[in-house]
Amino acid sequence: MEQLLQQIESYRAEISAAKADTTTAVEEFRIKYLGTKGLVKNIMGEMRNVPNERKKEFGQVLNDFKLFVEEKYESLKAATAGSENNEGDGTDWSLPGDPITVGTRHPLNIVRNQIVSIFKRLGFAVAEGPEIEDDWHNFGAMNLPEDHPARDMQDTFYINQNPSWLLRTHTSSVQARVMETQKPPIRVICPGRVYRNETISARAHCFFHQVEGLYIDENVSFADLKQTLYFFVQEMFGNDVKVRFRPSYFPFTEPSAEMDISCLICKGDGCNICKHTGWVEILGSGMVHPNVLENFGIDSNKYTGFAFGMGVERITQLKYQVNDLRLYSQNDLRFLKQFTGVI
Ligand code: 2NL
Repeated sequence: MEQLLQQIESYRAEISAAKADTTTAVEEFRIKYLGTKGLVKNIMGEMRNVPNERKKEFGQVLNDFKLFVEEKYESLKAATAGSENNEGDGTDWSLPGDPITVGTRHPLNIVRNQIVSIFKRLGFAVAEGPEIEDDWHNFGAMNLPEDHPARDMQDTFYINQNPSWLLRTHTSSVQARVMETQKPPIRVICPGRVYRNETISARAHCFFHQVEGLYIDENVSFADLKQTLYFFVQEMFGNDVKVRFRPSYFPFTEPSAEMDISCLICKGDGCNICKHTGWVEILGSGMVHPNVLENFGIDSNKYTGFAFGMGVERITQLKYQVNDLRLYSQNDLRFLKQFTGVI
């Protein structure tokens, strides 16, 4: 018995001196002394061999010892808390981290998202498609005759290896694919990048971004077109904005109209942006040409539709007064950082 008491004393000394500066070492301590096969459990087992008249005395000693080990464990644990993964390589894990520079959304994406979300609220679905297209989806289906100038090498990028492929010149090709696979009613919005063979300047670029919309159902009228686009500009530019429609021509719509809004800069009084007219053009639109509907087997006596297309660069220019198209693709941080925080 006395031998056991002595042993416990020497364990106390050993445990008192124990050190653990990592969470792994603390866990090792726990397993060694307090685990199910640990020292404390082991010594507790010795109670069996203690004569009855000394059980009370021994019970006391063993309990004190157990409490002592538990306290030591708690203090080791507290000392390493918060230094998770600290394996003692000198790294101070409690130091604050380096600041992370968060990027900003590109202005064209900000505006594209705004446009898309307005039309989504009107029940339009979003459709996307390939940027490399064939002649049919880009031109033929859209009622562009073989000799139309837009098809010219001057205006369209054809793929050298296979000139029956081209870079889409508008996202109408996506709507063509929708009409190919879906039956009316159709209500889609198609955002995407399009390409035209132009010399790059402040006012022209070889690629730009479009959002086109298409709505086909029974009894869709020009009044629906006007009201839809009027709602769009009010949501986009505010309730005070005025609109006007001017007759226009597109091969894929008849009748066709371009829509102007009252100049946001001078409120219609006349300034440089609106070239002193008080109006700025923002989109093209019209009733879908019957030939386009019939190209997809849609009965043009039963169904009518309206369509529109707008340039995201143009809408962004008006919203944020961007005066040079090249700014959108130069990745100059002085430009891009002006849109910090806008989502
Ligand atoms: C513009 C003009 C327009 C369309 C695009 C369209 C699409 C189908 C059928 C008929 Cl599937 N039309 N799209 C219609 C009128 C104008 O875009 O100035 N865009 C930047």
